Amino acid sequence: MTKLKSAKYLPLVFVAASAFTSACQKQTNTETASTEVQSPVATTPTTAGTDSTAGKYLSQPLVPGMYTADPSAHVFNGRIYIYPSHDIEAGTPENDNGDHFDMRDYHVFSMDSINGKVTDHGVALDIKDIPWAGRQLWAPDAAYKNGKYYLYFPVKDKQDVFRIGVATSTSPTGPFKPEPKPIAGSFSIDPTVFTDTDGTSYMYFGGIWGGQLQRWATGKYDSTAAPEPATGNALLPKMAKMRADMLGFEGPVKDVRILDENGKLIPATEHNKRFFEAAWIHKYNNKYYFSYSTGDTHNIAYAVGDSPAGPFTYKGVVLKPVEGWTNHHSIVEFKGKWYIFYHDTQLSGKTHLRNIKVTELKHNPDGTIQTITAVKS
Ligand code: FUB
Repeated sequence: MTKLKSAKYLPLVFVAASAFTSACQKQTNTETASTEVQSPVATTPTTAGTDSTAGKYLSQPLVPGMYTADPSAHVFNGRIYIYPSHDIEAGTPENDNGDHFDMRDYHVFSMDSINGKVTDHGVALDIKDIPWAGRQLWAPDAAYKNGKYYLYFPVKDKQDVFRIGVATSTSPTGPFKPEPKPIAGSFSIDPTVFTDTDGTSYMYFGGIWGGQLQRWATGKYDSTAAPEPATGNALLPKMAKMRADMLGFEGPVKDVRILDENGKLIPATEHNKRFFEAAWIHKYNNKYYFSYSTGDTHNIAYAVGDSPAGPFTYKGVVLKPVEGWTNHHSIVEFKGKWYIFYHDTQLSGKTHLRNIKVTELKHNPDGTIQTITAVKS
């Protein structure tokens, strides 16, 4: 893809310079307005697509009738549930802060197999029902514990500061009821919640530039902070242990350290390796895999550690740049195979109108991940 062909929510300086761990419990079926949305998805390269360019892509859109992005996939009760952003053409002009990503609700989708039909379970949460929300519902995640499903979401508050909220439901498809306030101590974007095999849950979060992580570098909000450091170490994603009730943090927010092969923190100048946004974590062969988007270099990279708290050592690229500016994913095991859910802009050709996809992900015998190229250049 062409680098920086579209300014997402990057500051002018950059434009000028470079132009859900599943728990299996009976699912309560309270969803309404479910709709079957599609025919099977191709998970291997094929020319037998729906149009003449389909062969260019490794996979086809899972939801052709709606724009969806940032897919967080989980297996609950033997079924795949996808919690994506719901992209819309809101008419909000594109600017350096990503105001054009002006999403207003979430739908939940599900499928009983990777190649099966996708069901749209309708609106699971609407921004108008979140008392503290201002605008821009960005990438969510979901978790299950205590007989309840939890939807975690970033949204700007009425002061235009990104915070992370939580909403609950007895069904994986919602509707989700939001808590009256954002999670205390939360900030920035892209929450993901990982529950380890011992039952402890952790939230990982953060995103630089339009995601505002840099504004919290001193511990206090500073709207004048540069989008990221030009020298020194790259900004680090954040993590916190979740309380038993899953509605807040237990203990402090900590840095997630991503190290190079020499045990040093990744420098701010290494844009092809440094954390930008879209944190995800999965556990494979007793190792913890922290994966994330490198933002302006458009990769999904990964780093491996021995503890959910890190440190994580950079290992390489999971998913090469896709069509569109953003790259955002989730990694989930289903029936003995691993899959990556991701998005691109195949259906619209527009940065802010994306469509979710899935393809298989393979771990090598040495624990590394086989790099995926999802689009032919
Ligand atoms: O969908 C809005 C934002 O774009 C997400 O929060 C980021 O991860 C990027 O995909």
